[in-house]
Amino acid sequence: MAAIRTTCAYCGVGCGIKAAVTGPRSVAIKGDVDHPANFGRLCSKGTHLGETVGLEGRLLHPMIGQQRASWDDALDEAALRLRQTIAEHGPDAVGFYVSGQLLTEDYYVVNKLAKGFVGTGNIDTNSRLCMASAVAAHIRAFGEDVVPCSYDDIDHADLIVLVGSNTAWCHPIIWQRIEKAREERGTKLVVIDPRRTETAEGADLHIAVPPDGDVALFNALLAALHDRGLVDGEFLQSSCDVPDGFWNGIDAAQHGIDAVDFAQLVEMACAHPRMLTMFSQGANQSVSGTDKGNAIINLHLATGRINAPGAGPFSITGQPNAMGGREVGGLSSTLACHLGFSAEERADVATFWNAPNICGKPGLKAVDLFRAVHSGQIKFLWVMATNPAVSMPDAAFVREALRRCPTLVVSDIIAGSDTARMADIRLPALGWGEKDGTVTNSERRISRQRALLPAPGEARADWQIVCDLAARLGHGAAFDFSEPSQIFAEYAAMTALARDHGKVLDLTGWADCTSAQYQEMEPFQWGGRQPLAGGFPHESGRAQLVAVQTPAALATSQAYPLQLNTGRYRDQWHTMTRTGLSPRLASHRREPLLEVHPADAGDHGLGDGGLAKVSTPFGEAVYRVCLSDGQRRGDIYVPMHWSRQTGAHSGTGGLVHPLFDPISGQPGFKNVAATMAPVEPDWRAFLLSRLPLTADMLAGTLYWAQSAVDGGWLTEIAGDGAVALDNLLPQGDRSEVADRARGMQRIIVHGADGDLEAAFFLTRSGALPDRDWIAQQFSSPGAEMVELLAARPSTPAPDRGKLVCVCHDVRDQEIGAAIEGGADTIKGVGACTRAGTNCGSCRPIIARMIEDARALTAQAVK
Ligand SMILES: Nc1nc2c(c(=O)[nH]1)N[C@H]1C(S)=C(S)[C@@H](COP(=O)(O)OP(=O)(O)OC[C@H]3O[C@@H](n4cnc5c(=O)[nH]c(N)nc54)[C@H](O)[C@@H]3O)O[C@H]1N2
Ligand SMILES: Nc1nc2c(c(=O)[nH]1)N[C@H]1C(S)=C(S)[C@@H](COP(=O)(O)OP(=O)(O)OC[C@H]3O[C@@H](n4cnc5c(=O)[nH]c(N)nc54)[C@H](O)[C@@H]3O)O[C@H]1N2
Ligand code: SF4
Ligand SMILES: [Mo]
Repeated sequence: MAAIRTTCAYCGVGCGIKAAVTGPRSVAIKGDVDHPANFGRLCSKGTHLGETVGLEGRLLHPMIGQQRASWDDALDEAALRLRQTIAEHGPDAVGFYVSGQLLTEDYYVVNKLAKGFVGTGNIDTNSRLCMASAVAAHIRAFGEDVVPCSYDDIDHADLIVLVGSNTAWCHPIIWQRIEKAREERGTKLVVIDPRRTETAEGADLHIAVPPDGDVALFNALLAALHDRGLVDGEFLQSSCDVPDGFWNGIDAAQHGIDAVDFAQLVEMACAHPRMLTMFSQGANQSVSGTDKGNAIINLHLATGRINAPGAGPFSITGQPNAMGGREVGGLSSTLACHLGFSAEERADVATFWNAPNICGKPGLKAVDLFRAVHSGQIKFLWVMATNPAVSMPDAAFVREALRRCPTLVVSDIIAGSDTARMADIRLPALGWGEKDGTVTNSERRISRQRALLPAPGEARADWQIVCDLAARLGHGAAFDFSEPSQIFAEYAAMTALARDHGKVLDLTGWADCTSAQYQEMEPFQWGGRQPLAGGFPHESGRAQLVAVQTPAALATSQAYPLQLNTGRYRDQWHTMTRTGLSPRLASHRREPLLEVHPADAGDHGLGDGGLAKVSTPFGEAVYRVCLSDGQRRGDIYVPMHWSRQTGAHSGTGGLVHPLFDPISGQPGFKNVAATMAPVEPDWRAFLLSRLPLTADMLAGTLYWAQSAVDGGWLTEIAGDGAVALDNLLPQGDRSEVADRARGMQRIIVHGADGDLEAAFFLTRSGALPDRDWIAQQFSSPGAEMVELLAARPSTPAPDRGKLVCVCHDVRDQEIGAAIEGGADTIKGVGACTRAGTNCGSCRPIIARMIEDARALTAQAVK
């Protein structure tokens, strides 16, 4: 089977994939050695994409309410309601909330529809939660949202500084490139993150910055470089504007971190002019996110560490097409193609589109957009490829807004996401592997995503759905596209406007592309390696240093004394609608953990492995406690991934305040005043079931978290009082053992065909058995009833320990044995066990295991 070249569905690294179709709904995935983003490498999520292309949970037909509808009926209904809303309340009563997981072509048409034809600026995107601060910082500094660096710079830098980026987990292929540079060139690595993440573990310097201490830190670093004469006066003179009083406003003493760490940072920065600062959500997702971006950029401009190989401020993007969305103008704060809302820009865009209703002003940004839905100002909302009921801050408020909205249209690939469940009209979209178009990665490289599989059910491409709706509004001529290449060509032609307004974004070379040329498109980078080397897009042609001040400290209180930080796990993607289907990916972390410093845990009465409730003024959620000395005192960390579909009481979005950066509108997801308390349930249990449980079945429990295993699902549950067994267990023959005195109960359910349907283990006081063996019984049946009830085989196999390397399924016992056998480097362990030889995300843990073993030996020798 010939392989098709495409691009990964997940992060903004934008790795090339070679995929071969191996069955009706199965594909074999390999890295594309010719793709300049990854040269053949893939991380665990990319590697396991094949496990997520099945049809489980898919939305396959349009739905009006709970009724299946034809496309004509669903689109007619949506168009009718849209027209009525505009007629009665005007275009600003309409809102669109879209996503960096759309393709550029989808994004382009929906932006065109909203801003040119409906006539509202109220189209915002989940990139507001993700990249908006970096966008605003670029615009302030450079005059345009341009990332001035390329992945190549990683290979040329002498010092890489990661700010608020857990690169080893979230951008693993960038991480591999960093590791390689360290190995081959001795590149130094500094990680600035309040937590000691796996990214920080092996760094030359980890700075456990206080939450939101980055502006102070970068100002102080710049002041220190200034004091040492490292400011590039010539570059400032020729190319930058510096605000009056700028140098007086920064102070090398006000860094807010450990003095020894700061001195070391200054030394490293002085010694290595080829310095690359890569930043992501620890910088962007903050009430001072734009200032953080500018503090970083200021340092690079003032020292002339930009526009040269290995030097620059490099914002790394989150979603596969966050960048494409920014280019076409999908944020409410841009009009289209990097253009703003001046009379001239609006006129140019209106003429280009032949648009009857060009919008007059920027629209509402995400948090305000949902406030307007809540207050009734927006009456028609179309959500595409995002799950705001989970991922927005103050998610309970957002859910209420969605519930109140007179018309909620949701285009998704999944039928039952938290958001889709609330929709009046659900439209089935094509997903990764089915859709066809382009994405742009962190280094401005445009690559094709190509279809591998036929459309399932009645699903249609997002761009197609938008065009079908636009036609029903009477705009057929402007949306008369029959394939994505035509949309791309129109968008490329439109970038002539950006070029004529002095912008760097210029794809006009593709304006006349044919369908065939589009099919054959090779990955290419707009702007080139150093897009700002020829001058800055500000009208003056100069860059701007921006005076940035340390933000006010987060208002904690006696009731909410802790600082809650939220983020990602290595093997899950956002709200888990796709990665949640993969048993392999689930095995890294099966439950949402509350990471907490042991001393704070002690103060709050929490024990390792127990449960705890985190509360903020906005909501509560329950997590499994995990003690970690990588946490700062007073800071706690939880993952964002679990939703009502995977763990009813662990919705992190519901905890987050809706405070945002005043310039970018990006919410401060990473620093929220919170408190925590132990949860002590009467009973704890786990259930293995062939079919997933729903939130309704688990109503009344205190905690649950569900994850995929081969052939079924594992649900951890805890509760008080009686156990509603009839809700939890499927029909079938039950075999049960119980020991009331010890509060133990075990039930095995077999179906009529004799197949194992479920296994339930409960305890009121003791321990629960190990899950690994029993979880394998769906995929390798044949065990005896006594074994099932014991949750272990009668002749136990040796314990392989905890999973470390998901790619090659290598456990810690095997790695321990290799180390004992003499493998004393990551490479050595890889050679013995294969661990860490694919995506590399587990290499920090392997390094720690080697280190620990070394320390033990040293102790023994003493
Ligand atoms: N596995 C996985 N990979 C992903 C994703 C995913 O869901 N799963 N999502 C993708 C997307 S859309 C995005 S946006 C990226 C996000 O990628 P990252 O930004 O790397 O991920 P996060 O875990 O959100 O946050 C990064 C780090 O910021 C730190 N941080 C918190 N507060 C501060 C602060 O005040 N200062 C500093 N300096 N650091 C702070 C956190 O402790 C955390 O370790 O990942 C992309 N890749
Ligand atoms: N607490 C907390 N919250 C956060 C963050 C955090 O760090 N902490 N990070 C924020 C960030 S950076 C981001 S990017 C957001 C992400 O948050 P979301 O965008 O809400 O998360 P996803 O789970 O990726 O949702 C994507 C949805 O699109 C669907 N989908 C996938 N492919 C397609 C397609 O091709 N077409 C259509 N129509 N639908 C599709 C999926 O099934 C899923 O329902 O979360 C933000 N929220
Ligand atoms: S780093 Fe991983 S998730 Fe990101 S694009 Fe590459 S393979 Fe996909
Ligand atoms: Mo993101």
